Amino acid sequence: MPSSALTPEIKDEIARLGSADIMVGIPSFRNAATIGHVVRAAQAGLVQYFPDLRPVLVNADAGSPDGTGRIVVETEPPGYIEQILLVHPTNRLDRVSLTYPAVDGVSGKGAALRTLFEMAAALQVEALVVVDSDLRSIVPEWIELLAGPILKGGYDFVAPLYARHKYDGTITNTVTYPVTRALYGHRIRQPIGGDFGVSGDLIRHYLAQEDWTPDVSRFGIDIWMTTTALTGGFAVCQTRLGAKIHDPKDPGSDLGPMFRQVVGTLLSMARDNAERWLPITGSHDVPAYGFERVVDPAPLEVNTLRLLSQFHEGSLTLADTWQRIIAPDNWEQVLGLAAEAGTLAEAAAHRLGLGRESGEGTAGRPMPTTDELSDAVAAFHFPDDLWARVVYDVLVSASFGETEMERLVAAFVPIYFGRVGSLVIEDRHLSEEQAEEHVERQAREFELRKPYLVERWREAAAAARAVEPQR
Ligand SMILES: Nc1nc2c(ncn2[C@@H]2O[C@H](COP(=O)(O)OP(=O)(O)OP(=O)(O)O)[C@@H](O)[C@H]2O)c(=O)[nH]1
Ligand SMILES: [Mg+2]
Repeated sequence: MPSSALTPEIKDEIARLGSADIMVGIPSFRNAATIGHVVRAAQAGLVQYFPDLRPVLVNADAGSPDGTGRIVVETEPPGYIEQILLVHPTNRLDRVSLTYPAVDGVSGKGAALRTLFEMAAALQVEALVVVDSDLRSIVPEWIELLAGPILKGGYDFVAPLYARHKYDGTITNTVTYPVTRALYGHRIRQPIGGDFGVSGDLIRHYLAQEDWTPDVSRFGIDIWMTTTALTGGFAVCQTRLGAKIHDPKDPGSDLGPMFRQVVGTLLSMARDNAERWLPITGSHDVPAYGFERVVDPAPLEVNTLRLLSQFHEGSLTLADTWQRIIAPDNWEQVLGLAAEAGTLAEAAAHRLGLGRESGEGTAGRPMPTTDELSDAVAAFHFPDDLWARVVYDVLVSASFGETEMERLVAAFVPIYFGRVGSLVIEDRHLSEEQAEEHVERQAREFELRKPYLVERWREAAAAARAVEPQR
């Protein structure tokens, strides 16, 4: 990990705090509207479930101009916790908000977490709980659910399990879950959930790593934490948190940069850890902690027409790049699908009276719903097995190809949009449970196709070795 660049302010804070047993860390960037709730829930959780431990709550903020940090420190009236819980806390809770430094000039969620890791290590905490600052559904019990497996069960890494709407978590469903499972053999359903529990040992391991990249300083951090725990052989489990309700995002408009950072990190870690994943076949369950819950996650609208259009538009400028990163057969099939996506989306937009961008409803009419849009392009289907092979092609190209990582993941985004569009269309009449079965089916497809990956990987590695000595 890049050498410590803790600011004097943070060093002073560490000296003042001295040490702690349990820490809740909250990264934030302009979350004034939601962070107060997260802080209150975390504080109540610390008091209710860990009354004998010395707690600290740290917010690592990006210097948000909206007063996020002030809300963390001032969020509740004195005596609030005693009143709602009818307990008197034994240990004083220190609540701190600080501005974290950039890592090698890069600021982002990962840079915020790096400061949290360094503070947790310096304070010698036994457990660090990290939660997002835009959560609406967090309750005090989450602190127990995330720290309990570490403090009581001897686990080092606790990944979240949520009930998410079938259209939510698309990067997770299409890439990080199936790839993490097929490569490393652990069925961690939410490898980039954002809410984690980490042991003191694992924090020290994180700080000793040398593979920190600019993407890890941004949204690559979540997959980096999960993968590093797995490759380091740490004891991992999951915990049942119920629903994840947070500031929602439409996969077609908000998730491009996040996809590039997450997938870029996943691919470079796959490159660096090949010796670990090459021999692994199949996968196994990862224990889940906490009582199961029955929840109906809030529905999410997705513009499937725009996803298909973006897939098609990508093919117009990126066909050559795709050819360099995808095996010939698969490439041809992808191009065929992109053309079909374009035709279907255009005809549907025309029928529904939408503009070329398929963005806003036109002529004063409201935007059609996800189902109406999906019905209009119902013929579109991006098969599971093709998706698995394309992801594996990209993985091999990321390790041995000529296309640099940034260009490669950027070129991959429109194909991902095509795949997400297809899933939303195919799943539109499915219950949450049936959609979950589809995600499982796709993950099994990735496992089934792993020999394809291993074979292509070994060929590419041999070819690379053959040219190497002549350089
Ligand atoms: N410190 C810091 N925190 C950030 C930054 N960007 C995002 N975060 C925090 O990281 C957490 C997750 O960010 P979100 O934008 O909600 O992303 P997400 O929920 O993982 O994404 P989806 O599940 O795909 O919606 C939130 O607590 C954000 O406040 C940043 O630049 N700096
Ligand atoms: Mg969020």
